[in-house]
Amino acid sequence: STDIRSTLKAAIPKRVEQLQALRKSEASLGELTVGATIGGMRGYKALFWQSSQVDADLGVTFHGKTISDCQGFLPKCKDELNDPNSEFLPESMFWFLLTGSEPTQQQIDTFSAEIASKSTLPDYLIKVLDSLPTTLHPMTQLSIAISALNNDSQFARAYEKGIPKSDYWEYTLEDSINLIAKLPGVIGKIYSNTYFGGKTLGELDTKSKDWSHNMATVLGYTQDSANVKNLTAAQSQDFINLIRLYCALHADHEGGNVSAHATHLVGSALSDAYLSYSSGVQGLAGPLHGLAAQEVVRFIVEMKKNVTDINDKKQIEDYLWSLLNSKRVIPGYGHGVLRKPDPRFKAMMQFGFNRPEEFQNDDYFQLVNNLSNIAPGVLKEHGKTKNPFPNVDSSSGVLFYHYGLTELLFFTVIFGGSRSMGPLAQLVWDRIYGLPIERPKSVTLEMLQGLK
Ligand code: NMX
Ligand code: MLT
Repeated sequence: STDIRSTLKAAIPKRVEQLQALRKSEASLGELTVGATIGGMRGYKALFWQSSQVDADLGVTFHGKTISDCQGFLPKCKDELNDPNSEFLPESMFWFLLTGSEPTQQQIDTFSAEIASKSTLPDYLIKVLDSLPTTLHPMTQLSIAISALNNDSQFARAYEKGIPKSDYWEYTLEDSINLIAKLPGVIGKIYSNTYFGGKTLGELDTKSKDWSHNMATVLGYTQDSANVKNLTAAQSQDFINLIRLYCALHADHEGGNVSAHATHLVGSALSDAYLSYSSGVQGLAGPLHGLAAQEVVRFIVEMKKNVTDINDKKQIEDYLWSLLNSKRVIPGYGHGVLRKPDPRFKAMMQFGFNRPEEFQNDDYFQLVNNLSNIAPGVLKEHGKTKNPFPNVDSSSGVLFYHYGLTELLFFTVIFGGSRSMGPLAQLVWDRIYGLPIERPKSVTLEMLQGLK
């Protein structure tokens, strides 16, 4: 069976030829307007992104495949093939995003094992993380850790020695795989330092466990009764599947979201994979982007304190209006591109609906569900938001919360683990295609005023 490198290599000639044929195309992608230029470039088709696409109504597709298609064909963990609750692996998603072809079970078994074998953190990184104040936001710690890993960048080292442009992608791929492999350990270390005084909560298995299994373990979701979360083995297993589903679905959302866009832009300066993705993480740490995951839970917990009955539509509406009237946003609602409920939101909620014994009495989960039927009406009446429906961040936090991951500031770190996959896959292709440095032209107020 071929590995990820040779599968990618085989896909290169055809795609390079196809892109080459377009390089001189003068076909128009639409007009640039003054309004959109000062309005966050909304609607500009100004980025080239290969592996995923977001349709306003249908949501994300990965190489043309919907979420449920991916749930059907992307490989799961080899030890759980007969378990209907076992979710497909984020490493399968990375393979698919990168190569555009469906991996076999055997290919993923080998790739997953390779990732596990590269998961151990270098000593210098542990020292860097141990030196940070525990009051530092976990997202800041994550971006520092990812930047620091550039100490090991094969691309940066080779570039300094001098390598032909045609070889850039191979080093970028190695850096990307190494970076993804280190993320469970980095995430676990940040969690233990910030909330458990540096105590090891679970050990990475560098031989046989998948990426999400390792992430759950270092967060304390071990399957023995001594786990710090006081969960049953079945609940810890649920959490592993939650991480698999969450991370696979958050891996990529076309190129224009802030984390993907920032990674791509910084990467265009030939910054290595570590520097490029750490800037993506900095963007993900903004409350209008990934930090909304933490904001949503804060908001749900607050709302629950303020309403006496979570099924009382009027009380929920009043609460939402009080928020909007105080000029705050409803976290987890709205989107720059989507104009319908986010299918990722639906898939994450389905995780809860599939486990009624866990979630039917979980008031936070039920409140998120009720809210998804009530908030769109309020936001429509409010009249500002172009998309009054729930986005992906609406659902994920309460699922984590249910399984005892209650440190709200930490939620976006898991998003940061996941989002590495799409933008890094794209970065490898940016190098394959030899895309140039990005340098759009800016305009001044006077120039805009002078336009007829
Ligand atoms: N609650 C209240 N007002 C909203 C909301 C909301 N959820 N969403 C948009 N608006 C307002 C927005 O602030 C803007 O107001 P103003 O004209 O006063 O500046 C107006 O509606 C128009 O905004 P849109 O064009 O609908 O949204 P835009 O594309 O600019 O922004 C978001 C998209 C996602 C940043 C925005 O909907 C938002 O702030 N949502 C809440 C935060 C959130 O859930 N972010 C997570 C996004 C997903 N992710 O993971 O990244
Ligand atoms: C994302 O997944 O990045 C968010 O939905 C934001 C976006 O796509 O703009």
